Amino acid sequence: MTQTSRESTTVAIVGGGVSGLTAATLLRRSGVDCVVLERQSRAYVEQRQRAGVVEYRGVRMFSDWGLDQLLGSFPADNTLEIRVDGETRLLGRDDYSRDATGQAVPQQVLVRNLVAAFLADGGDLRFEAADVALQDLGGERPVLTYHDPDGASREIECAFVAGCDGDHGVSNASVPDGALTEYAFDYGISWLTILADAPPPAHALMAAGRHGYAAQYSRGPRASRFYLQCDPGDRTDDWPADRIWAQLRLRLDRPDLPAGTITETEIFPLRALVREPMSYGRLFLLGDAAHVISPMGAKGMNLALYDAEVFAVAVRDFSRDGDDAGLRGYSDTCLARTWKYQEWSYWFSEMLHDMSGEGVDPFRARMAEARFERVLASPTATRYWAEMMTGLG
Ligand code: FAS
Repeated sequence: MTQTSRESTTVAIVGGGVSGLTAATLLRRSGVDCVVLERQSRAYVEQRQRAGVVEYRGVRMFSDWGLDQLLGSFPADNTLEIRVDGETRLLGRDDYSRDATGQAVPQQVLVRNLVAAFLADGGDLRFEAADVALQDLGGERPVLTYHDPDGASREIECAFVAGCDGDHGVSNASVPDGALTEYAFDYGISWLTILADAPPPAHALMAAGRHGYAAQYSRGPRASRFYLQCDPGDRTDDWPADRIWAQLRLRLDRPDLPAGTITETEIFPLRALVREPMSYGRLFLLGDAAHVISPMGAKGMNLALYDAEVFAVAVRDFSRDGDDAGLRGYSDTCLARTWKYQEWSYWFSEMLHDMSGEGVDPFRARMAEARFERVLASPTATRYWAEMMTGLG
């Protein structure tokens, strides 16, 4: 019977998405050994399209670590155009936003750059790692087992495990029942998301109004991601291409919007979830493994980046100086920002969806319009909006 070889490292990272790769890159820059186990192939991970905006706080983080080049030269712009029944209103033009611009970086491009930089730096990133399992998370030296692409059994013991494998990954599922509390919320709204070869808008574009919510974002120089509010029971078959383009032109008030090739459609319910605490023993949950947030406000990827930095700094300080304050405070630190972003995302979603579509309670619709006017007119409300969009709030 073949003896399974056991390796040892400081941090074993489960998941080679944006949180896992960022944590690994920052740990490596801090001289901390780590191994990343990713279930999918490199090709798959590098083409998976998701988010598209790195907020100013994230841009500054990469710059502070001397990693600006990973963000490429994508446009930096905080302007958000919101069309309400065709009337254009602009946000992000205030002084605070203007001095703290985020960058429109497609997530798959950031992941591609992180993979290349980590490997070029001698990082240990293992794709097609199957059947990852976690043991002894409550002990001093947790052990991960998995099968490598040749089917051989492998074991890694470590000081810390970073669970960066998403909402449905093995990490949060490995925590004993009762040790985590899940806070979940269903917005009762569904979105159809469309990726298409359509020229991006001048600025991030959202539309509210009687025809329903819609949005268009850049996903590179020749591609856009669109969102269309749809009925919760809808299936993608209910949305043939001509209906999609007709609704986008109507809701975005863009009768000239050219119909490009649609490369991806998916319908998903707007939902939110937070797991507390974000750690168990020597396991630390990062990104979607700990929290899911609606794409409204573009905070999913940005929360993952934030968790990655807090975790990497905590492990660095412990490895270098024996200082465990960061590790003990990891969960509280990340949960504070997570709940702030959840509240923001809810506040923003409620405002624009209550101004959209037929069936909204008229009283709620009037309140939403009043909130929108306040965000545009009140310097204090504009500042709150800007603080949250930039990530400096
Ligand atoms: P990820 O899901 O990115 O990465 C987890 C990694 O773990 C994956 O590579 C997976 O293959 C791997 N993995 C899973 N199980 C494993 C196992 N058992 N063993 C080893 N590896 C395993 N956010 C926004 O802000 N704006 C958007 O427009 C937006 N659009 C989105 C569109 C879609 C379709 C989706 C699904 C999400 C979108 N998000 C958006 C949210 C998204 O950006 C997430 O917040 C972000 O990917 C979270 O990053 P990670 O936590 O690293 O998880």
